[in-house]
Amino acid sequence: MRFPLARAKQSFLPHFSVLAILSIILAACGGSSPSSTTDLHPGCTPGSNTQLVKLTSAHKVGWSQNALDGAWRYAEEASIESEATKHGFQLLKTNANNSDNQQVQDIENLINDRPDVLLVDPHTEDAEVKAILDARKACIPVIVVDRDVNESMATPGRDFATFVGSDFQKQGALAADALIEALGGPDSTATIVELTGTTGSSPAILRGGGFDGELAAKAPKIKVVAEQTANFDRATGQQVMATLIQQYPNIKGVFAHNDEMAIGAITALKSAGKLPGKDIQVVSIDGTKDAINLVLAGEEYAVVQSNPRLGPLVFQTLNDYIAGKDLPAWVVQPDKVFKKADGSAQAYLPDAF
Ligand code: GYE
Repeated sequence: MRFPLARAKQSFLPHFSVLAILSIILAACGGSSPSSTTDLHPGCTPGSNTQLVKLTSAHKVGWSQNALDGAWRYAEEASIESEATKHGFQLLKTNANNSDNQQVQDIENLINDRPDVLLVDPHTEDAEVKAILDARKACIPVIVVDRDVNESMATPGRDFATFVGSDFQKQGALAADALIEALGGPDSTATIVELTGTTGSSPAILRGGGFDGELAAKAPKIKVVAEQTANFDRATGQQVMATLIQQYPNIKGVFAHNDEMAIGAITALKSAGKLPGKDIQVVSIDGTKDAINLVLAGEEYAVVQSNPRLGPLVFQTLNDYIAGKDLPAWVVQPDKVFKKADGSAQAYLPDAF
């Protein structure tokens, strides 16, 4: 797993004056036709810092969702939809069904629909970057939501307005802390397996990095004997675990990058005659009702939250943007840990999705 660089949390201020003067000169020279994007957004030089797009009257918001394939994504979609309605925006929705090609096409189509703002939840870190840069060139500001893009290819404050989402690296570290505890503490010599999320997606990269780093620092004798993707998917998690438990029958722990894969893995472990929660400790990330019920049943040790209800934070950020406020490079969604032992899983259950 690669260890990501710490995200820059500094604010940014656009170099407004130089670009504003440039666009005035361009306009004076007749450089923009009546239908050009500079006329739609008088403060924007195509290809410039998106912060220069002044949105005094935003109505139409484009929303590029990477998939609608499980409780987490349905909860996120509902949260974005209800906040858009609450704030009086028209939402243009697309669903890329876990396909990078489809999502690039979706974003290009949304750009052609000329929304005032584009919200993008990218399937993977690199594949959607070009389409996001195309939005910048068309003077449409982008807010990246939930999964981040590769910030060495596109920079918040320059190529897109900001990133709104959870601290996936911290989630991975919290998952490691919980699994270390479940396996008996820092001196544990247990072997474990890791079911990773969609390859190339920011939650898979950062959760994996956060987990591995914390394990190496806090319980270096715990050994990850296999790391395999199950695409954040329950059925795939079950299949992958069924094979891994034959190969590694003595493992004592499983870390799954999301609840869906953990639920599938627990089914596979039981079919293989193991007792999850006794023979094998399982930890995952999200906070779905199904996983919390497994925690309460004693079959899963802990669930680290990844709150999908990002709508309030996203639309508050959008309104700040419209008000011309200086945005941070990353608007962080805070998360918790849910366990049976301390009552936190029971207390959270009514809010689980
Ligand atoms: O963990 C998973 C979903 O991007 C944080 O994507 C999200 C992840 C979430 O498929 O369940």
